[in-house]
Amino acid sequence: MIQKVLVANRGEIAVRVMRACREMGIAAVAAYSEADKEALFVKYADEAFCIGPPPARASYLNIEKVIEVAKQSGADAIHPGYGFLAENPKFARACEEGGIKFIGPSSRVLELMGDKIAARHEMMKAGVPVVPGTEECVSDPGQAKGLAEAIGYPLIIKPSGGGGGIGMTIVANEGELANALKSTQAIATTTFGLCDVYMEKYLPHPRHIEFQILGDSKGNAIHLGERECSIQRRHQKLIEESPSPAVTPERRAEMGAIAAKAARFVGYEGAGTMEFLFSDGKFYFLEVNARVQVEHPVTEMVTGVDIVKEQLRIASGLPLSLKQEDVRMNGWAMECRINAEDPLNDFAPCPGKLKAYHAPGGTGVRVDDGVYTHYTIPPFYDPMISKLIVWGRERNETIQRMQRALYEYVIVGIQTNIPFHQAVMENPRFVKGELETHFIDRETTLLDHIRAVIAQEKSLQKKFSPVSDDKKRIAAISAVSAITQALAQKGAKP
Ligand code: MV4
Repeated sequence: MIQKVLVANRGEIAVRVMRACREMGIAAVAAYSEADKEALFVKYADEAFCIGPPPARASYLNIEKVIEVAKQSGADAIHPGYGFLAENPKFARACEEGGIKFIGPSSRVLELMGDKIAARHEMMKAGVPVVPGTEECVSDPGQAKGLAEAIGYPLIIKPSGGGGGIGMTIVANEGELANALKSTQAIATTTFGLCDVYMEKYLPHPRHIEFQILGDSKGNAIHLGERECSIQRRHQKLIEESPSPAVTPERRAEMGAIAAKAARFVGYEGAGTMEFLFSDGKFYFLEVNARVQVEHPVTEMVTGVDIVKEQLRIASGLPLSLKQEDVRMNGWAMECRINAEDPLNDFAPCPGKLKAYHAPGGTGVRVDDGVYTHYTIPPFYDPMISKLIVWGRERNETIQRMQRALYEYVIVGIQTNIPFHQAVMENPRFVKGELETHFIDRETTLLDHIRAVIAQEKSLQKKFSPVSDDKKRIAAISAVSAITQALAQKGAKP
């Protein structure tokens, strides 16, 4: 069994991993940048080492430094979280060669899944349905033209080294093809250092649905059902839920079995996700995310499985703690990513000091965060403050509980996207479960709705006589909120 884990990450996911370690009696080591001295995960860790200056390149992405600290602290394993080095085959290989267990798939599998053309090929061999498209790298316009005719327009050109949407170009017709190819190749080269691109039929309004998989070192693999992540903006997911409103128990069993089989086929070890587009009742494989994901808690809430603990068991050479037939989906879970950003200013990041921070609680509410009152969110990294996850027996109860939890959240000092989430939770199409990846762009009333939510909050604040400092303001917001609720229950208008 692993005795000591170095967590090669920061923020809420570092805390999340350390919590699992603590429950399992495993020591946790933080490796932090100079910008994260005061972060919660550094305080939570059993030991902490500064690994360099704020820019990620100089700290969280510094393979040699991370390995050095692992050795120095006597850690026998490294948990990479998500982002940073999580899917880097060079890092996994450096761990393997240094005799430190990388908590995740082997460097061979990371390499295979990181090459999207190879991954597509491998999934086809495993019997997974993929989007109609090219099987090889597309290099010149003449070749592209022939392949495009077979696929049909519109199509999408994607970098093989990428994933997550970066550099993808939609091509409406043959006239756009040559330029689109050139520009995707250019972005692919500068962003991923690899000019290889491929083409797929473009699905105009798909849902994004992904399956959670777990594979152990004994060759066992299971799935934990799906998550729907269609509410996203610029390839940043904002709201995720499990199950998906579009998936029946029969489809779940069928696609889950395919996902688990594919995991066994490639020798997948650890937690992972198979991403699909769902369109006109059909699933199409997109890519494998070879890591624990931001949105893993919604799966934990409906299955009761602690995914990070399973990762730690798997990495210790133990078998999965459950079999496929032991997996039960119970109820409905939803996650809102709470970001330090201004929804009225094109969601621009606004890091800064949390003058007050009070997270919601109560029945069915889970908050994964890495911040506290008076903490200053540094400007160098992702602006996510926390993840608000709620569980209910069915989707409507979950939405009502999310509304209640968003209402309870007190964040003073910086702008957040909470009003965005409040607007979505009241959106008729969202409430009906009519989701697709272009939801935010297509809901033209959303911005006005956000403005209305903010105006209402401001008028609540004004009801309380002017207050000088923020402490009083928080008390005021809480008090007025309580009064408003009491009046509403009596049927009176506040
Ligand atoms: C697609 C697609 C439509 N058809 N593939 C975006 C994230 C990445 N994992 C895959 N993505 C997409 N792949 C096919 N065959 C639509 C998206 C997509 C998208 C693509 C370009 C620009 C914005 C987008 C927003 C949502 C989904």
